[in-house]
Amino acid sequence: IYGGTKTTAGKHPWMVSLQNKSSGRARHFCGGVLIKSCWVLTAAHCIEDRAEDLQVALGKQNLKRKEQQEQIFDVEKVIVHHRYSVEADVPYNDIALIKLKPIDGQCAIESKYVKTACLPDFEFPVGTDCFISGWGETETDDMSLQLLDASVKLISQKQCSAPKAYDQRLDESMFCAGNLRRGRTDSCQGDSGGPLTCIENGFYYVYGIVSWGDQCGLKNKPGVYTQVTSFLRWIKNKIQTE
Ligand code: 4AZ
Repeated sequence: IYGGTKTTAGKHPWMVSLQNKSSGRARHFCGGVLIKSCWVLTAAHCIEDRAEDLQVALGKQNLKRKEQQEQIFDVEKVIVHHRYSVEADVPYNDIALIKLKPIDGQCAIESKYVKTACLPDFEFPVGTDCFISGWGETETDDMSLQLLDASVKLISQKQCSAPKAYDQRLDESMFCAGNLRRGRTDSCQGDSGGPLTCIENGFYYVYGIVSWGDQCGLKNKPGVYTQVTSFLRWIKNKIQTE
């Protein structure tokens, strides 16, 4: 996260760390978001073919510590969207579901530090202030050990498709958020797959998934997010049939 600040424990209890455990000890490589006790939403480009050595960490704040509140799961199944594709470096339909492997018949146990985020069945207006969070690259480090968050504004498709922004490379499966004039707060490498959440009536909705962008924190190059509302039926259908 660029322009972020350290979060307080339990502020984003749906925040997930996807970790590679083949390298001996766990290595964070992407974010995710808990939407049901056994289900995590993430970006397809995070997990193209790494289901085996994948582990999912819930309730994390500091990646280097073994924390009281953490819950770690293996993965039962990965479902990548059937229309996920990368064309000219742009990921389309960049969404995937991860089914956690239950421990003693249980997946995530709800606590102050582990909760699900809501799925939105409505649109938030352009200009809404939303949150991004993650352990990804910052202005000074290639990773943050502490979970960071930042606020970004939803940007219209028209503005973000302008020649000086992403010049027609966006489709309806994505939207932009950030600050066109100043750059500054943005998601970056390692934040991918994590949530962009917006608040309505005190509930946090996962409105976007960190997907791509032209570098990080650049003027006129805001972060691009998977539009979760475009995939509601796909998500509900996949969860139901499993
Ligand atoms: C990446 O490489 C990446 N500034 C993620 C988000 C953004 C750029 C790059 C958005 O995973």
